[in-house]
Amino acid sequence: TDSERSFVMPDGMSRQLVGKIVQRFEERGFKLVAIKSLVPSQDLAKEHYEDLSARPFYAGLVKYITSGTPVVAMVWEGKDVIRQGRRIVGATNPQESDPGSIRGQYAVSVGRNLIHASDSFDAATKEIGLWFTESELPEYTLNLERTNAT
Ligand code: DAT
Ligand code: MG
Repeated sequence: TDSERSFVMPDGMSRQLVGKIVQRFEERGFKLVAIKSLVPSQDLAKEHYEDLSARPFYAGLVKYITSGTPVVAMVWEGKDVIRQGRRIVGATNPQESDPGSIRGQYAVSVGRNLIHASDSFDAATKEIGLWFTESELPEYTLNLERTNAT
């Protein structure tokens, strides 16, 4: 199939929106492959946001996600999940995000836009490998995948 995986990370449990975020992806029909909460180390946060290391907000971003509030690391699987995940999450700046998106509904500030989602296949591959071990990433089939058309 053309199924793929994306790394999605609500950036803090302080907003108490984890359930609603999980629900959006579940209701769309995506499969939750893995989920865990953790306070990322400096090294993990820096590596995750490595592409942005030259940007002026990089240090603040790393400081924010390592500040002590756990993030929720998730891997979602399904058809076109990388691109669809970006649509569900919404534009980077919540002031430009569609009101139906997660950021458009729950965020107003770019520096506190709630959630990360992989922006490409290469990014997803890197990020999933960074945050999860192989044994945390099971292959399994949902009943709906056995019966639904692709
Ligand atoms: P996205 O998260 O939509 O992929 P990105 O990868 O360009 O956006 O940036 C990663 C995060 O960095 C983003 O979710 C929030 C923060 N960020 C981006 N642009 C910013 C800015 N201009 N000021 C402050 N934080 C910013
Ligand atoms: Mg990004």
